[in-house]
Amino acid sequence: MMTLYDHPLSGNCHKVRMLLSMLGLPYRSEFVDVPNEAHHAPWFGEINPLRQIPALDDDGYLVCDSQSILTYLAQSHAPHWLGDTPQSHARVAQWLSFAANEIGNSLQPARLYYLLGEKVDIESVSAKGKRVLEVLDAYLAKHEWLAAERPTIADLACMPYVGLSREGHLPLDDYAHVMAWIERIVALPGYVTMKGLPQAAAQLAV
Ligand SMILES: N[C@@H](CCC(=O)N[C@@H](CS)C(=O)NCC(=O)O)C(=O)O
Repeated sequence: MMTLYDHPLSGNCHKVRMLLSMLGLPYRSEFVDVPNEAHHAPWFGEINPLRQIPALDDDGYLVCDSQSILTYLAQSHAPHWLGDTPQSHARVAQWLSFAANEIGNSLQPARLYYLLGEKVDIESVSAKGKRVLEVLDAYLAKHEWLAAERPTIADLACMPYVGLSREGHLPLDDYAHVMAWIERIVALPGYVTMKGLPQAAAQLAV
């Protein structure tokens, strides 16, 4: 059984939770209370020296960083989630980098500022976040999915902090193509939600 070092409010962990669910892979969620500094406990340094979640333990093999975990899980269980041409592989890598860098340095800290009062230059990250949403919206005006003709881990890597951007005071109302793309992800079999993200129709019906 795989163990995911996890927190329910973490968008980075949610990328992994979505793929695990979509692939039907059982796992154990190990709560790491990051807002209360649990990731600075000595034991967690053995799991991830960078002291960040998510981290995945697959039978003793440790993988850290959400993008890396998505890649590992897809390669191990469902390689079509990585794209199936050199072009789509390149696009997947491009959007994984966008998730870690552009999104990770804009929408993610903007949300942390308003949600947890984290010290960030809110003007700067908000401006970057707006730019991220504009770039995504323009791209999604012409593409159904980010990297291929079908969903890939690129979509899952970018979706959570984009879907949660309202919590960073960057609402999506002006980004119709981004909203439609989120709806397409929500409609995928096995989609799971988290606080702040839409629920799938089936989940609503229960
Ligand atoms: N690039 C990493 C970023 C992970 C990250 O920022 N994790 C946050 C929680 S969402 C964290 O553990 N923060 C604690 C810290 O950096 O001290 C990834 O994509 O997994």
